[in-house]
Amino acid sequence: MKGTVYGSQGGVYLTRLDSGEFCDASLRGRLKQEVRTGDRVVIGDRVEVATRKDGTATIESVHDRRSQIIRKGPGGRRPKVVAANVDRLVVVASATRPEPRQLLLDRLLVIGESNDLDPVLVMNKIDLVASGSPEVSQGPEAELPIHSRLLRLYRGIGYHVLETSALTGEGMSELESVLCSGTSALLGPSGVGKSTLLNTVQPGLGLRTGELSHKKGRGRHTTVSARLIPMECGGLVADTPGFSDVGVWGVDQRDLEGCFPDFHPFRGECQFRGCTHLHEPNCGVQAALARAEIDPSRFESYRSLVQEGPGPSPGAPHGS
Ligand SMILES: Nc1nc2c(ncn2[C@@H]2O[C@H](COP(=O)(O)OP(=O)(O)OP(=O)(O)O)[C@@H](O)[C@H]2O)c(=O)[nH]1
Ligand SMILES: [Mg+2]
Ligand SMILES: [Zn+2]
Repeated sequence: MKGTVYGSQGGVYLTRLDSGEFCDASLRGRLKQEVRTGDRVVIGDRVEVATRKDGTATIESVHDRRSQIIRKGPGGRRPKVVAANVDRLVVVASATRPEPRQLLLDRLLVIGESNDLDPVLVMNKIDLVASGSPEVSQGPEAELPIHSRLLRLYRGIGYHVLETSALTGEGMSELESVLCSGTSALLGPSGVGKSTLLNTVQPGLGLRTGELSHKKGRGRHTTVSARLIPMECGGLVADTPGFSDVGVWGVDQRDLEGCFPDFHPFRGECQFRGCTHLHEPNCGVQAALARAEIDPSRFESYRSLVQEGPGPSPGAPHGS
């Protein structure tokens, strides 16, 4: 029987069979081996399930993925697939508590772009910041609060950006209409309100949510494993555990520039083929930067990702 993996915990995979029934499945031995070498079965995976008379079920094989969200695993030496067969990456940040960090958001956007997932950005907790600041304050960028600067920046690049509040309901119907088609995955730092947003879009879900730590105002990693949630309106949504840092896996410099849509208009203006835009003369991206047509903060994110590199090349020893 065919099914889709909706969640996993301690080697048990909650699987929804295409008949509509749910079952807890374990992995067949050969697949367990693959898990150890890094290629895991993840939520969203399409699987072949064998059920036995005694009610137990095993995942016999995994179908090829149509898409996947992939990031660097802990330590940066291996890839970590967060979810498979996803249509849309929803990057969630909060306007404050915790403050948005651009480098992290840019990384998540690159993960979306590099996996062809057309990222959507949600700026949550908009109730906690003064309303209307992006329009009212027309002053220099430096005077804007960070969330306002980022809203303006990402909208200027052309990203679909939502401002939401689970508390007041602002932006919730727009978020709902995004989540109600296809499969979306919510990714973002711990404590920004990913689970709370889903509970608000669909009351009765009862996902665990957590207060921020008092000392640092950071999230407490309340959601511990990713799971797929069917929306009553039709879509499937992955709630995922928050993190404090995220690395981009497997995207080398040549692919990276393509993950910055704000660089696209200028790439044809570089003198050298294969220009990295870091130090070559007559570089279109550098020229655009000098004319302030590319935001310096975005270029910094690009530079840091180029310098960090895509991770160990395939076949390189994993080390310890
Ligand atoms: N003021 C305000 N607080 C919110 C909003 N959304 C969520 N919160 C609060 O933020 C805290 C963290 O919310 P969670 O939903 O647990 O955050 P999360 O992103 O799922 O965190 P992890 O599961 O750790 O990744 C909770 O105390 C929520 O009540 C919002 O729109 N406004
Ligand atoms: Mg959560
Ligand atoms: Zn260049």
